[in-house]
Amino acid sequence: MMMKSKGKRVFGSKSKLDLPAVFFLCFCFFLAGLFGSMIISQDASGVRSRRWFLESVEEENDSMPHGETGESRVDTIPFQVLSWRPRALYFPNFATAEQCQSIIEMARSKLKPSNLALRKGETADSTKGDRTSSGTFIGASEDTSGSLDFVERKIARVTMIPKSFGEAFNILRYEIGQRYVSHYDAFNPAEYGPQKSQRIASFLLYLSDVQEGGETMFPMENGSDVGVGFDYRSCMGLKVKPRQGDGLLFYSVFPNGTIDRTSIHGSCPVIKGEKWVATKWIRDEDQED
Ligand SMILES: O=C(O)CCC(=O)C(=O)O
Repeated sequence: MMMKSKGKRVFGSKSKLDLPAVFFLCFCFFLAGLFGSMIISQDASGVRSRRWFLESVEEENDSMPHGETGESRVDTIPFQVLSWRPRALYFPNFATAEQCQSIIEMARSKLKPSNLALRKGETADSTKGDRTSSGTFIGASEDTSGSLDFVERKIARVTMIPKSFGEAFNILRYEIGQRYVSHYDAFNPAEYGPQKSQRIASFLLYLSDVQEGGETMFPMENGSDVGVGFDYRSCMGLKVKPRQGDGLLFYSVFPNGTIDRTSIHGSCPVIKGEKWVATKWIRDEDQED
């Protein structure tokens, strides 16, 4: 009875249930529904944002007490294994477009025709046309913008080879038709004579896109039998298309120090556009000693 009369009093009384009050109540219900659905939808997307938040926190929490030369943060540097033969990794967005552009501008006025380390019996004439790019060597300390220093440090972190084991950057420009025929970066003492140290890995930072051609090629990737008639001038095998800011790392020697024959590589001729690349050769001995 009480309930009924109460109900009547609320909904039945003319003074309490006039039209504005009904509208007001409807409006309140509408608002409550609206907020309710917003909270539910926020919760659905919140699953993702909360997970993202947790992951980033976890990453921070994942860090360990580090040694004197270590780092406090857990880092994420994306990479793709391009091949195990040779061991080759691709690093998208290794450097920014601005950093690449500033390296290009620094090198542009210093370019000279690229040269080659000659094997026993070779001459400048016999190797003419093998490497037709122009280039210059620039050490990270010469770059006041700090771009080369940033790249050099990052290379040291992904290879875990101290930066002092690297040669100065060789900044190269390939114009239309220019190329670098297939070759090894490691020096075979039988062909080049005794060496003070060996090039064990190479890191290429692509400073520009190339409209067509200009791929870095590995003609013997996975040990492909290129046969006796192998033309070291032809563009074949695994081809890596340059993309501004991306990096390519490959090892020229096996862990035991012997040369990996599948690391033979070169640059296909540029067909359209221009190719800029910064090469860092990494040795097995400290270059500052
Ligand atoms: O330009 C390229 O893609 C390859 C460069 C290269 O082979 C080298 O610098 O040793």
